[in-house]
Amino acid sequence: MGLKIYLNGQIVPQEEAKISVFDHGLLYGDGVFEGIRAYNGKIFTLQEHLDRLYASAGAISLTIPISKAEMGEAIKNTMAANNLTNSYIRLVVTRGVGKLGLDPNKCARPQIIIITDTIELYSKALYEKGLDIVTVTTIRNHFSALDPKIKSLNYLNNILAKIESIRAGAGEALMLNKDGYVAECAGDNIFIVKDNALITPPASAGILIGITRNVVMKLAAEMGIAVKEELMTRCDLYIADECFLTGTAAEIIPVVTIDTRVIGTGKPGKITQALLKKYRDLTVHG
Ligand code: PXG
Repeated sequence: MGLKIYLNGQIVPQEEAKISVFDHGLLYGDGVFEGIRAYNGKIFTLQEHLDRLYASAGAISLTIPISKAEMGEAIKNTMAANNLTNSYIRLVVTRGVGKLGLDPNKCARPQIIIITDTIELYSKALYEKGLDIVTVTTIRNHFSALDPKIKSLNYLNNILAKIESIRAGAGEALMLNKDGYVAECAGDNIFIVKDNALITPPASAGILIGITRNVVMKLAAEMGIAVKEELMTRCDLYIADECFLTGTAAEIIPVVTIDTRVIGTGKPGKITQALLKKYRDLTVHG
């Protein structure tokens, strides 16, 4: 059976959830999005995701025509229409239907799409074995060009990186910034463990400020683990004791090789595993 989709205030069957070919989201990648998880009927970090969505929209001068509270309600109604308690929620707000030509003022009104679906995760085996990742030649967008903080529909930077990592047979693409410092992966933030402390690149490295990243930093602090936001080179990663990635879909996934170099013991690290356990407790039990 097909999914029910929220489209501009109505919940319609998947086959009827259609967008115009003149929508600037399609023509120019002009829009913003979010990926959110619901566990056992509860939407995890909903407010944080709504705040980021509206901030991304604000950064591209796009006014979302409904309030955050209304958006929250719309998500819940869409989940209910699909009988979902565990779900991956994809929010999309496009500039709307316009004319050919860049001018966003020619677009009548933003289109709001909410897809609630189940999610295909990395396999359980990968969490036990750990991921192999590679540094790619595609550098992360410079913030003066398109700030990685903005979760925009313009994801080509990340897709080009992903293509390289897939061709290399790796599980994720490590992206550096224009100065050569570690930024993040194509669709995940990165952490290392060094001398029992967590280190992750700061916002100034040019990254999406991941919501999972923020949760992990808070959990670590509660566990008495020191957390530092520092610029890192590839070398810093190579000599790390542990490494893992964070993201709404991936949660916390261990990394065991980077550019074929073995990290730490070559197995998921102790602190990584402890954090993953805490994260799962939090998401599943609230
Ligand atoms: N960095 C980038 C570039 C991302 O796109 C993250 C980090 C992790 O952020 P969160 O807030 O999820 O902890 C992301 C996550 C999708 C999709 O299809 C979403 C992401 C990545 C890939 C696919 O919804 N965003």
